[in-house]
Amino acid sequence: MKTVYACFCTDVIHEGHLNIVNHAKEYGRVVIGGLSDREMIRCTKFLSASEEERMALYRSIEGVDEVVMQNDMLYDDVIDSIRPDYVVHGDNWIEGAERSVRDHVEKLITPYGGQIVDVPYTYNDSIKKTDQRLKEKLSMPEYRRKRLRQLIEMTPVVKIMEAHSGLTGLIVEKTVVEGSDGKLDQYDGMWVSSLCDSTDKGKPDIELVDMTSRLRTIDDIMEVTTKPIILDGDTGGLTEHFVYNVRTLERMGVSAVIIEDKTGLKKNSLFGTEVVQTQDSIENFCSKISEGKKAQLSDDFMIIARIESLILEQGMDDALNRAFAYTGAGADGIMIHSRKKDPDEIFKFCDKFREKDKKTPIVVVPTSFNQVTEEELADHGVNIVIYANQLMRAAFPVMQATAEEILRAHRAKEVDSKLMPFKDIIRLIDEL
Ligand code: SPV
Ligand code: MG
Repeated sequence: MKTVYACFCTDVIHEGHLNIVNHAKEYGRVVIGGLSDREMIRCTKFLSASEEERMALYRSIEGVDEVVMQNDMLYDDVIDSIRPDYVVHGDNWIEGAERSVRDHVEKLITPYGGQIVDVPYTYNDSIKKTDQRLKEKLSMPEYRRKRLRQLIEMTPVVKIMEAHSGLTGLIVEKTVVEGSDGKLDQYDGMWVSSLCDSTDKGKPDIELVDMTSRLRTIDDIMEVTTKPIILDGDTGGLTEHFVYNVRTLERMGVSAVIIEDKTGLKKNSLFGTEVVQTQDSIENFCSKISEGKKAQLSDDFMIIARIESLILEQGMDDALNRAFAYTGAGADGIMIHSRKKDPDEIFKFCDKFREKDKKTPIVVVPTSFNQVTEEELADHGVNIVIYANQLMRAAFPVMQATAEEILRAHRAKEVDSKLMPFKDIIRLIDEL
């Protein structure tokens, strides 16, 4: 009897999957591989069921003879152990980002005579509805909120990109690329930056854009995305206000707020000591953290303490003292910031912090030390990497140059070839 293999990366079974199983049955004994959580997160959307629940679901499908775990998106492990005669997949992987996976599978199975069977991809109204329902579920506050903690547990490093509008949120939600290792990759979530949210409104980053407006931005992003959100909460404001905001953010489904240990008029950290900025006392800031933690209702929400000691040139010892004080006060994570051109002081901080604390998540924002890779940061114990302002900085110069060119030419023809065709931008937007 021949062995037929198909990989499933879903937690809902619809007609399309049943069609794959039915095709597979015609070729022999059907083995279904469930992609591990870790790999699922890299290549598709997050899941609303656990690995065990998914495996049980696949086992219950009529016509499935065996279910195994697939730990590698590129199929190396399963092909090695099962050596299937056929690998069955929807023909949607012939084009687009998944093509690289198909090519890799072909390379693995051809030498021993294995074959790929591309089954016509099923997409109809009922499947569209199922997809939509899953998306709705993932975007609900109770599912979205806890996802950041789940990601920290499941992935070597959580990759967060800034979003300051529904449109930039969609870009973070939908961008998938084929990485250098041939595997698909995507962002894990979004950072709602005070700098970008303020800049988008043409205002300085000095806590002038108030919480009501920041919540509006979050809501715009939430309406069209499912990925978790980390809010840049600036200083957190007055403790009496912060406790209310913690409740509001939790209720909305925000996963974490990062507050920085500054007081008085906050200026953007990238100014460093070029402008007057005052660091809060350890006592005050610890009290803000612990009051925030007391106000919190769910277990999922995270209050992350951001240390500005390196930005304000207060030294490594001060940064470390604060880190341990803040975790002692209940902070669920530490963000350490630097405006140096190289990552040395960040590495040093992380190594020293990890000597004593192996578990508390560390967050970094490599804006000025941008040569550092996610892997290098993870090697020093970093859990979350935030790309804090790149989408805003990418858009601004292009918009300005376009405005100048039209003004010079007194018409829009000259710029048109550089612009995204309107039909493409419309395609980015889902219709209900
Ligand atoms: C932001 O994105 O607003 C931040 C990070 O706070 S930074 O601009 O580097 O201070
Ligand atoms: Mg900020």
